[in-house]
Amino acid sequence: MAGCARSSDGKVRIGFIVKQPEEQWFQSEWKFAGVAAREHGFDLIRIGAPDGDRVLTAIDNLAAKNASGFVICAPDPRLGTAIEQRARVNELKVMSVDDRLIGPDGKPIRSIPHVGISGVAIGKLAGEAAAAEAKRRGWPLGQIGVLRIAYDSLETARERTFGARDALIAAGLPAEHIFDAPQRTTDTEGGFTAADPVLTRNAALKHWIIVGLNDEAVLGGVRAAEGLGLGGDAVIGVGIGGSGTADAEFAKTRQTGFYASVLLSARKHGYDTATAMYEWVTRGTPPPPLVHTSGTLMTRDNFRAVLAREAA
Ligand code: FCA
Repeated sequence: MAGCARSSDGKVRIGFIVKQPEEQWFQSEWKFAGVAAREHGFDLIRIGAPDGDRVLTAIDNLAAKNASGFVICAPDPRLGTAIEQRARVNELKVMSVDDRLIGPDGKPIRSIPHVGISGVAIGKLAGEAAAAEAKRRGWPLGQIGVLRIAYDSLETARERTFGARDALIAAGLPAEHIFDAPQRTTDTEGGFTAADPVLTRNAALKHWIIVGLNDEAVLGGVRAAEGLGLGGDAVIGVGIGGSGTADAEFAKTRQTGFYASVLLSARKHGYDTATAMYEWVTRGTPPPPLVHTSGTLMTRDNFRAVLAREAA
């Protein structure tokens, strides 16, 4: 078994395929997967695959390079069946990270081990933080708009943003002031384009809470609000992620509408998944079927300390 898992130079090769290689989060995942590769002495093959064709080509290329398995965050969870089949044909082991793959019935493919975030709990944390800050600022509850930047085709995105929505309603925000802004892409531009018309249509509301699936979506909303004259004192944006995008915003001299972010563990999603795949291909020990990771709230006031603790 161990013999088949190695390439001609004797080194194990493991792929790490991500849907959006330019996003900070995925750069961080790759970085930590690279740490695992150095520690355990395997080759890590990083591949960016923003669409289905590129995912399938990437899997074939991994097989051609004698890889033994791969970790994937796919651009569309509905590619699940195709990914599983292509991995099987090529005798590659597969596990998913961040976005859980779904089968033809719309349900998660349980045979593919997965590491994801606790979406509902993390969304709830974001919603509670926003509500607490609105209270601290003395905003009248009835005059606050909530912008839910939505990417509802992705389960983890639904969990996160509905978790935030429920926490805001529980804190007393009127449900009729929660506005959905569906985004086409999960980057800052996608968030901006989604937010702009919704904010414009509801110009009567002068206080806004902005939530979304990641920092980029929320930052897009914050930038759209700025364009309409709603600055740091009128907006409370709470993102999710915390790697790079959020700290750049917190480091600015003046507070912007990007108030907080829930820091996720890129180490657990990168290092732990790559290590689990390595142990699976070398020892035959499969990863646990499902792992959920937690998050830590950070703001402009404490982000340096929180990040230092995470890096330690
Ligand atoms: C999804 C999002 C990413 C990141 C990751 C943990 O894949 O698109 O931005 O939040 O989950």
